[in-house]
Amino acid sequence: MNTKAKSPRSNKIITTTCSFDCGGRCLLKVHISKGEIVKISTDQSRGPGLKACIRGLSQKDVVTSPQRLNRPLRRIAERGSGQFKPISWNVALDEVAHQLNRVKQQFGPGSIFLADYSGNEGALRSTAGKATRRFFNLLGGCSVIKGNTSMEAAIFASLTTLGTKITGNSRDNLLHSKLIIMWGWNPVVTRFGSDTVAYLNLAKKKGTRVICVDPRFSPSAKSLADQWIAIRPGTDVAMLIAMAYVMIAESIYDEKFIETYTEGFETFKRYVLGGQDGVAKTPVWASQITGVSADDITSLARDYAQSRPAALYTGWAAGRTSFGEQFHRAAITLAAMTANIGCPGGYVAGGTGRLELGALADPFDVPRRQNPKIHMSKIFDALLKGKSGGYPADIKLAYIVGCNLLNQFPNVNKGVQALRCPEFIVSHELFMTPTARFADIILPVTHFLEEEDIGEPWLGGPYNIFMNRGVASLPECRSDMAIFTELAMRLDLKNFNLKSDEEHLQYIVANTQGLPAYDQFKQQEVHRLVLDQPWVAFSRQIEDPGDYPFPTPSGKIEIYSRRIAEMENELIPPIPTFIESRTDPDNGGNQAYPIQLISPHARTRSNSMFDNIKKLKQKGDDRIWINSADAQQRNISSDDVVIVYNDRGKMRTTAKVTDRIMPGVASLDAGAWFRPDEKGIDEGGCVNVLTEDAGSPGGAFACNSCRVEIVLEK
Ligand SMILES: Nc1nc2c(c(=O)[nH]1)N[C@H]1C(S)=C(S)[C@@H](COP(=O)(O)OP(=O)(O)OC[C@H]3O[C@@H](n4cnc5c(=O)[nH]c(N)nc54)[C@H](O)[C@@H]3O)O[C@H]1N2
Ligand SMILES: Nc1nc2c(c(=O)[nH]1)N[C@H]1C(S)=C(S)[C@@H](COP(=O)(O)OP(=O)(O)OC[C@H]3O[C@@H](n4cnc5c(=O)[nH]c(N)nc54)[C@H](O)[C@@H]3O)O[C@H]1N2
Ligand SMILES: [Mo]
Repeated sequence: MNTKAKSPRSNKIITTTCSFDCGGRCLLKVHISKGEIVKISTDQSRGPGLKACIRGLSQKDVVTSPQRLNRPLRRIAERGSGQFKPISWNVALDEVAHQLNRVKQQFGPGSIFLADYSGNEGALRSTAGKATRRFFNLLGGCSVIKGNTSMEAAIFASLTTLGTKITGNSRDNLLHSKLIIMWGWNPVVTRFGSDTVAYLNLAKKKGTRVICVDPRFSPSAKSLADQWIAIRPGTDVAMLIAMAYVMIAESIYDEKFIETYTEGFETFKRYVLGGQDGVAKTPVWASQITGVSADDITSLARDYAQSRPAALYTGWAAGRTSFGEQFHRAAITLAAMTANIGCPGGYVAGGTGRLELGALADPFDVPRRQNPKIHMSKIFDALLKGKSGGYPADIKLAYIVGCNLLNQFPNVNKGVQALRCPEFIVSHELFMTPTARFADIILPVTHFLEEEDIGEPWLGGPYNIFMNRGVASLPECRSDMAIFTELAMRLDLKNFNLKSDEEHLQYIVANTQGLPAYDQFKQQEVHRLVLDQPWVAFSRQIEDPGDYPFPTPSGKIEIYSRRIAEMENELIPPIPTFIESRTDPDNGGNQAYPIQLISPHARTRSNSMFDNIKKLKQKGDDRIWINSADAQQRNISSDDVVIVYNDRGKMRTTAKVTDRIMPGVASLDAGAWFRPDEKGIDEGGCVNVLTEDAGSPGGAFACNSCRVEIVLEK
């Protein structure tokens, strides 16, 4: 532990990093005096570093919040009421163990549904996977969530087009780019690597041009971009394909690269030029779909093709749409046409962006099981309908670990009905979230500042941070690991956990390449992996294609994907294709609800976390952005109370009238907590009361394909 005294009021500083679900993994320096946190500071180095944001720096308010759950609780009134009474750990654990056993014996393991999600992402204590999955798989299995809410579309595109999920470059590559296109990417707010914005600022200083394609003039567009191109949500594929049209028509794409490294370009070219359906995918064609002028499309195509190396950086939000996988596939195709894959300063575009560097060893084995899977968009429907609705199981017990299921998954009002169905619900939580209110038993967990763990970078890096313990845990809170260990003893799962936490951490360190000895690592603020040169994904495949084929069936970048062709699903064509967003039949079609609603991630929350922390809530902005033309038609002014609604739900919130969002589109940050009034109208601003519980054909979480109407509150 680092014990250098710095602040006059503190006698010790320990270093750690946040472990919640955020694209940053920043350095936190926790100043401690007499066992209490005095303040939290961060990396003060100049230039790119691991500087924490307001959320990390506010963790004192989270760990010491009077709202922390500090006793096991049993529900004493109807589900959702929020009325509980404290019980002892022994009683709580006996009951949970009994219910797990009962449901397993009576209905089979598949009738237990595990909602383990992204509350904690520490190497040892991650709530999704590892200890949690080991426990349930030893128990005999359970139904699990299928899909990645963040980037399922990017995963699909990466696997089918490039053959791997690992597609990221180190951020210092940005210093080599002549042009950076930020496509639906807002790293100034939505953290995407701790050091990303610092590198973008440096690149700008060097004269790199930055263009931002986003329905909103986002904070990133505002602080970094030379040009903002406003685009209708869910239409990005049309623009990317029209850019391909310009490159083909003007012969400004790299034919040699296409010939050497890709498969199926001719089929794509035929589609683009109109040979397949008689429609040439010109900028004029795309302009009507996207709302972007044909001139802007043409000039961006020329610019991207001719300013090499150029980085087309895609976020994941445009993939969270009803045909999201096409977006990422089309972006990779353009990166190939411009030969920007595998070279410094370029970028593979539509991939996941994940790096393999800095990944930590797994602390223990998870025995394999063929667990039934329920798609993340369909959880509520599956709870309601079970096997009669075509789902793999009738769910009798829901076990929720690190997940604000009701709030963060689509169609909350259906969720309210769904969470009344299981016979028993358990939740491990820090706070009384909208989801926890539906549990029968709540088990209070420790905060990451109360535990030791190891942080790995989500994106960017590569580096690792040992998470030292800052403060003693609340007396009656336990880690998820400790809870499962206790339950395992009651359920006779003798091998579940044979090591102490420290032994697990030592095992991880000893089995991860590149980490120093355990004690040294613990002392260090950050362990950086030093790279001789920027890390560029696929550089080997580009330098030496003979010896290093892409891990696809053809060994090439599959613009025409054989794996997709084998799926024989007409809604997932084997070449990147623009498919018009489905009209949403459950929702009166598109005419009834003319406004497209997107839900970006919030500056002061991590998903839904910290909505209940006053200091952060006050610094956030949970108004709904509405374009001034749309607002005028509806007689709405800034700060008016408005009702936002569709056939799935209704919300009362406040308007922000602005030309920073394009006409026909509204934006409300995701993650505010659901708080229904007596009529069921949400007053908390939880956007998922409006989103549709339907994924894309490739399995994406399609929260950004959502239609609503907005009216002034009468
Ligand atoms: N501060 C903060 N940082 C976070 C998180 C957080 O909650 N808070 N969450 C983390 C997590 S879990 C994830 S998965 C990532 C999410 O990362 P992303 O999915 O990339 O982030 P979003 O904020 O949803 O959206 C990014 C931008 O895309 C735009 N956008 C939305 N729809 C479209 C579209 O159809 N087309 C185009 N072109 N643009 C569109 C939005 O206006 C926004 O400016 O962020 C991580 N980082
Ligand atoms: N409309 C819309 N919906 C979205 C999105 C969007 O962009 N728009 N984004 C989606 C994305 S990308 C994501 S990743 C999901 C996130 O969905 P969730 O993972 O459900 O969201 P979180 O708010 O991160 O919830 C994590 C919960 O874990 C708890 N927690 C924290 N630490 C611990 C711990 O150590 N143990 C336990 N047991 N619990 C802990 C927190 O208090 C919190 O309630 O939301 C998705 N939902
Ligand atoms: Mo996410």
